[in-house]
Amino acid sequence: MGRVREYITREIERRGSIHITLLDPDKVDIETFVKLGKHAEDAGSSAIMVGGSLGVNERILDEYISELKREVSIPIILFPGNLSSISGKADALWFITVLNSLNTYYVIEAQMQASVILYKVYRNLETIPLAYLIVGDGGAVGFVSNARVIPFSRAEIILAYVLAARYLEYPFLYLEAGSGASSPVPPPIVHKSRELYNGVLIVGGGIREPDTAYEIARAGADIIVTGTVVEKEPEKLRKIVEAVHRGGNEKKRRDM
Ligand code: 1GP
Repeated sequence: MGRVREYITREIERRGSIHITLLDPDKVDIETFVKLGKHAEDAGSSAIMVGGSLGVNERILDEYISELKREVSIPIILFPGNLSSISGKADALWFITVLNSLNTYYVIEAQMQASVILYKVYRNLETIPLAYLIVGDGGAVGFVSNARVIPFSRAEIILAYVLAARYLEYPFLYLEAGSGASSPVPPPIVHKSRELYNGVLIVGGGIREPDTAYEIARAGADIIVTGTVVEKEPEKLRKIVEAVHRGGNEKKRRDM
């Protein structure tokens, strides 16, 4: 197991649930990016994910991440939208397969192409396998990755995919409602997913309020990702992180 994965696992054991901040270099200039990254670390985020669906390439990532690394000590994990979203400056890379994409490119072909680059150029970049399921609103990522986005009203289909991730033994599963989604993944769906899947469960998309973060963590999410809130209402972040830890604590007590 790589260093970042080990750290994440330890943090989840310690806290029950942890928070990760997502920063999109396409949405902010480099100064703001670094400022928000520092703010995320101060607010208690356990790591920073960097990526977005559009407008990011290796040069931009190298530049943004190098600057950020000077200022923060929590791990920086790439959240790639495509093949040009790899940077050797990061600590790790989510190696993503989009479970419900209709286009095999997002299921395995991009990964096949990326693998050769990782092997040849970025041998030291830690990769963390991640099954990614786009649900609810789906956001830009739903369009870009050509996913057959599953509405929350079809919980049984969502849970069938969760079971598939269980039997495929993916160590990490991300329930993604899409950045800026109007409604986040409902806690009952998180709760059921938790019952069916034993790996690390990540939930993100549309989480803007501490109460929502608390409910989702309590329902069983190991990692909660927020992106938009740090850009739009940075003052809320600390409360959200605290809520994740509070919810995680309850989840931990219940599981004991
Ligand atoms: C998107 O789940 C993340 O990949 C974060 O979404 O921007 O809505 O917090 P938000």
